[in-house]
Amino acid sequence: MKIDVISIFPEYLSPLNLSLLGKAQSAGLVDIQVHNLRDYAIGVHGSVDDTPYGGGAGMVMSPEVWAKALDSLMVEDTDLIILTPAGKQFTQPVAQEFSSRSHLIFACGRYEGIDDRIRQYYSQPEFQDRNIRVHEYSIGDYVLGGGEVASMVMIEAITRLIPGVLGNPESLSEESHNSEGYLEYPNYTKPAQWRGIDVPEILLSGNHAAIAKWRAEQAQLRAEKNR
Ligand code: JF5
Repeated sequence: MKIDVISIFPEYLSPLNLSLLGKAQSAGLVDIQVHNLRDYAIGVHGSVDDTPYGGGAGMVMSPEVWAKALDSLMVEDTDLIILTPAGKQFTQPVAQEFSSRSHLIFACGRYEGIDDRIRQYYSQPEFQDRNIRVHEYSIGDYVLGGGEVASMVMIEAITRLIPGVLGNPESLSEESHNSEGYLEYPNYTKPAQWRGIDVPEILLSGNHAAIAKWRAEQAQLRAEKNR
């Protein structure tokens, strides 16, 4: 999978080279390229934003600057993902879907966001015919300073589902087997008693069927309490 991320703060995305994703990149499973939107700026002042038509607070990111960046990266079979609090909710099934795609571009907006004509332009039939799909996603109902952290959340959730990226694929099949797909039961490790709190006895029983049943119940209780 090829992933391009476009941002005015490319250094903000350096954690993508660490840990699981760093190894996945070294192994050739994922290729992540971060691009500085400033490199595509227009005019002597290198600005990437301007005042909003219709008035109001803040600045809007220029469609001309964004298109210069996107035109250079867009190929056949690309999913363009625009991060915005107004987007569709990013969930585990969405991560599952994107994990089998060949090319993702993450557009990280700042200020009041990207001129909406970017979404409109790359959604047109001639792009659809080239299997270019445009999406707007939100990682949750809060406002961030920019799309950078939201894009890292999506990239981590998506890439760990690519075969070979996770060290232990058993945890993946377990994730997709329990009822909610990914809501977990409570976990315990040694010692069996800690600060006066015991590990539930069933987990020490060796009765695997009973343990599976107990865990399913606990996951259900947790979901009812928290969701
Ligand atoms: C952003 C305008 C983009 O704040 C977010 C966000 C929240 N949930 N998901 C994404 O993105 C940054 C802010 C304002 C455009």
